[in-house]
Amino acid sequence: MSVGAVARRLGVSASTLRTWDRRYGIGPSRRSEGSHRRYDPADVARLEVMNRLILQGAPPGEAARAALGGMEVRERDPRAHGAGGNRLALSTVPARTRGLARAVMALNGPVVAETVREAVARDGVVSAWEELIAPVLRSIGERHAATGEAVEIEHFLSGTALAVLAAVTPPSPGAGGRPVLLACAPEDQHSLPLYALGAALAERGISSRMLGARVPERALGDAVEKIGPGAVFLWSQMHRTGDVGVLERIPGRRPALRVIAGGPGWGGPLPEGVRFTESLPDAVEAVAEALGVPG
Ligand code: B12
Repeated sequence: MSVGAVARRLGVSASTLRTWDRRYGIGPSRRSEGSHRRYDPADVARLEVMNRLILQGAPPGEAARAALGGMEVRERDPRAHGAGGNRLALSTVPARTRGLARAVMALNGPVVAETVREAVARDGVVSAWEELIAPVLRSIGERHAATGEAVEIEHFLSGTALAVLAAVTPPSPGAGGRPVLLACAPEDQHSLPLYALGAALAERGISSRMLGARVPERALGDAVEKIGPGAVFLWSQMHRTGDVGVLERIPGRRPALRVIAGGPGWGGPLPEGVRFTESLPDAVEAVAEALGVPG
């Protein structure tokens, strides 16, 4: 591949690639006539490793050494001195969060997807959501609120994270018999926390049915009647979509069907019997309990 093609693939500039070659000796193993850089698949793979380590927070020199030597970067987290001397520094949360934020800002799809996928595989959905995805979402939200910018970043991260979370939520009959129905309140588009919940439940072997964003009240009722779920989880992100009447009017409530609510949009007292959940692990527990799945 040419330097331009590799640059496009990695989402860095061609001059960055040339600098890495000069400074850290990580470049093409061959040159074509006329001395143009030509990268073979092994060269590209090494550069991808280096790029990912940088986006996860490693200094370029260390990332290059790790990519070239196949060795791991030394632990730099001061809390972990002593024991874990050979773990990746990048596993420390702040560095990884910064790295994800940087990759998101650059709209670097492969790195964002890989970072999220890796975090989910290694640490589980709850930790990936609470320590990595949600903090970056919140900072994007703040930036947007302050400047009116970053809408493309918000859409991009939501879309990529949603796809990764959906991919680890295989449709399965599930352990507890009846599934849980996951839905956003009418007109609410903030479905991402539902995908996090679906994925976290799948880790526990609990099956869900995803209705996603902006579910009209009538459609929610129809879905409840069609599949007879053991529980319904309804998310509202915004006050204007937090009409508690929707919770009240779900057909077949109590004792057969448990209704669980989550999200900052629900204001005021919830109807009797509706359980409000504060966090992702809290919601997982509430659903497990409602479906009678042992902890
Ligand atoms: C991603 C995002 C979007 C995406 C959603 C994509 C998707 N598929 O989900 C898109 C681009 C569609 C979107 C659209 C809009 N958005 Co928006 N969005 C966000 C963003 C960045 C993250 C949302 C999210 O996932 N939050 C979940 C976690 C990350 O955040 P949290 O609320 O802090 O979580 C708390 C609790 O809820 C709980 N928690 C966290 N995770 C979980 C999980 C479970 C299961 C449970 C139970 C609890 C829980 O713990 C946290 C601490 O209290 C937020 C910023 C923010 N701070 O949330 C804005 C934000 C929610 N959006 C906002 C707005 C205004 C909009 C739009 C109106 C913008 C517009 N002008 O079009 C539209 C609304 C469209 C609609 N009708 O719904 C405002 C809402 C303001 C308000 N209070 O009403 C926010 C807060 C941004 C801001 N600062 O202005 N948005």
